[in-house]
Amino acid sequence: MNITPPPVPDAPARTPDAPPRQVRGACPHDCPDTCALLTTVENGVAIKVQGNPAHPQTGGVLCNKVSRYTERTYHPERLLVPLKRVGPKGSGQFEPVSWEAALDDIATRLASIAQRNPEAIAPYSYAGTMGLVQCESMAARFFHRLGASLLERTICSAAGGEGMTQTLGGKVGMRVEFFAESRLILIWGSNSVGSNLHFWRYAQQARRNGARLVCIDPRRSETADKCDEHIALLPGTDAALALALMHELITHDWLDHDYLARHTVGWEALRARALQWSPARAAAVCGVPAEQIEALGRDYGQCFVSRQPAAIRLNYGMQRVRGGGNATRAVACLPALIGAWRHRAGGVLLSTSGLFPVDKAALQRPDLLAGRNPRTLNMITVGDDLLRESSASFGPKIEALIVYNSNPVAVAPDSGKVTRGFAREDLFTVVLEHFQTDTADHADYLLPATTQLEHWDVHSAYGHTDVLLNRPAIAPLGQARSNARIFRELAARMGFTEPCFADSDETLCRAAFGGKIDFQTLLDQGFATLDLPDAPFAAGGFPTPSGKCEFFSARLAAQGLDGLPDQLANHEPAAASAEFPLAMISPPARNFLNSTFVNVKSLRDMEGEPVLEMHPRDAAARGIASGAIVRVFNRRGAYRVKAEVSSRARPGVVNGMGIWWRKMGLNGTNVNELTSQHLTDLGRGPVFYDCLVQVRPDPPIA
Ligand SMILES: Nc1nc2c(c(=O)[nH]1)N[C@H]1C(S)=C(S)[C@@H](COP(=O)(O)OP(=O)(O)OC[C@H]3O[C@@H](n4cnc5c(=O)[nH]c(N)nc54)[C@H](O)[C@@H]3O)O[C@H]1N2
Ligand SMILES: Nc1nc2c(c(=O)[nH]1)N[C@H]1C(S)=C(S)[C@@H](COP(=O)(O)OP(=O)(O)OC[C@H]3O[C@@H](n4cnc5c(=O)[nH]c(N)nc54)[C@H](O)[C@@H]3O)O[C@H]1N2
Ligand SMILES: [Mo]
Repeated sequence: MNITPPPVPDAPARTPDAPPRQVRGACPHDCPDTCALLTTVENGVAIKVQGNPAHPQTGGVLCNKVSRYTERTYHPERLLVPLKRVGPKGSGQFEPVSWEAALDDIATRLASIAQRNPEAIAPYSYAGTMGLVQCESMAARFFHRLGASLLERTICSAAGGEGMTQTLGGKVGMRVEFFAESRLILIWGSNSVGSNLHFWRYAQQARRNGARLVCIDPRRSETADKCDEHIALLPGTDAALALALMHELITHDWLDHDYLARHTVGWEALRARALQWSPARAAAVCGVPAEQIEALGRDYGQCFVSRQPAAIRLNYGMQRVRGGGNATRAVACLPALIGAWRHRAGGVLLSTSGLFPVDKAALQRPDLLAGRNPRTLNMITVGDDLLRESSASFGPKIEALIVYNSNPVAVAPDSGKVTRGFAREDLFTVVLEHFQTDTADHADYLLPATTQLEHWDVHSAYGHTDVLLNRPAIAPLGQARSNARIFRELAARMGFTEPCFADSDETLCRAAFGGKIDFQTLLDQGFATLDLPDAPFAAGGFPTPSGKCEFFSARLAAQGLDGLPDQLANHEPAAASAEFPLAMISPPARNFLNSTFVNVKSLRDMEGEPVLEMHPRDAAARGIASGAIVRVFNRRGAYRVKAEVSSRARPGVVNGMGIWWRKMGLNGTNVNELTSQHLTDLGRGPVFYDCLVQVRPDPPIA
């Protein structure tokens, strides 16, 4: 077979024997920190990846994972040539093919499906890279022009995002650097030490200046270990806790009445709702002592009394339950009660992504839909959707799936169904990847994609307020091509002649902010800071329809929903079932990023093997010793895993640490074998942490 390496227009030429140089880039991963990288390149080879010390948010520090980036980039199992399936579907057996042959055949197959009904073709992607170009630019143009099904990209943050939007008006909030000046920091649903290291540095700074840190998390995480206090509430009970805190603020009159009157909507109604949530009532729901809730209310209220800044670092861990949207709303209301927004070091931060002036329309060109209105599929229900036949309500059966920047077979819920769907012999599946993941095993064509060291991109962030540019440091390895290039070439073969299908990756980078960010600054220093006020809502001015913090959301009420935040029971409430009495959460493992890095040996060695943390009481009741192999199961499936008996788990809750590749698990499954495809109250998000299970020794004790 003759595989000629194609020209590489978007990458620098190989320069043998050039002196070592440093190339400025951006970490592409789905993490709030979006670090600025410096890659040292010698003879065309990246030998080291460091944090850029010139970028204040990165401060020259990288996490364990990305400081090992060369190990991932030059991994012996990197996909370097296009592959075509030769074995049965899902067997992971492939043979190399040329790019020409692969792209020609894919275009022919897609064109033939599109001729019947383009909606039978579905994209599936998420945030393997967060880059605005390699994530959704040329790919979106391609699918819009084709008229393929649209995808609701909901698998991570949809409920929290909607909760923020309905309360504060968008994914907006405090600037992360000012947490260093806060006096009280509530770290709520976030294992910051593992997942938001650069925020944690600011929190440490605050602590050195006398701040108190409180962690609100069912799991005694690495972050909880290091905080002054840990409130180990039951999963899905955060709204009850927030409402009880309001109850305490109201009954002690620790309220900024002036701020409430000027800058909020629906105070009287929220007040009445919160007064129904005494600490005793919330304590029963949350499974924590009422005194702990009262004490937290007092700490928060005292910040008002002493005019000190109180800050809340929310993260997405608390919104992966049925009531995740309402819980986010309840917490987002809190700062307004005490006027915390008056301080630059007060308020709440879930995500900063809404602050960036991204020109999505320029990148994604929804105008290419040309008046068509294809159906939208929710990425969470891919398991059910792949198994559906054509129907009036669903539309056409899915005949082709193009996956990029995601590993759904490992990360989507209810993976027994996801796997069955991907195993359909009649489904035509194309996967763009770096590695042969669980999803890649199911491809008909597996196309090698470039990594961040090999392509151009530009990044907004969700945990700080800087734009970053990523320049390619090295030429693509093997025959890898950037996502944008692959879709550009598919577009050409499909006969899409609009000029936008000729845009290079660098042109796309320049278009991403529609001229609102100076590209020269990005070229010169690698990052540019948004021009924002220090205390965005000190004098109100929320980007809501009313311009105020909306305790009561008229928009929600107009949809027939509760206009006020409330505590909603989980789909699978703890202790509601004698058969499956344990609540399971499955938070990220510190040394993986979702399912990325699971195949990097040095990182996998740090994680050891898939574990289920169990409280000693729950383990003893089942005759389970630490280190024993257990079977975790419910009606959806079963997962074999090593038990770790530990006070990291609270009674009644087990922690199935995520997200392993299925094929690296003990019986070829992972924790998502057990999670459900239910959706959240707002935003149609996932409920990974709203899941009841039973655990038994495996093999069972006689
Ligand atoms: N090292 C590492 N970093 C990551 C990731 C990773 O996989 N590994 N994932 C990235 C991604 S995709 C995202 S979205 C971001 C944010 O990712 P998040 O998932 O928010 O990440 P964490 O902060 O690790 O975890 C959330 C915490 O929420 C807790 N939790 C679970 N259920 C509840 C609940 O009902 N209430 C409360 N209060 N807490 C709960 C969990 O025990 C966990 O400690 O982080 C990113 N950063
Ligand atoms: N049980 C449980 N499940 C969860 C979660 C949980 O906490 N518990 N968390 C959920 C959350 S918050 C999220 S965000 C999702 C994450 O789900 P995904 O977004 O699917 O994340 P990853 O598992 O990291 O997979 C990303 C894949 O993209 C590939 N990739 C990276 N860069 C590129 C590129 O430039 N081109 C191409 N073609 N591929 C690339 C990587 O190799 C990797 O295999 O998982 C969700 N699933
Ligand atoms: Mo996520």
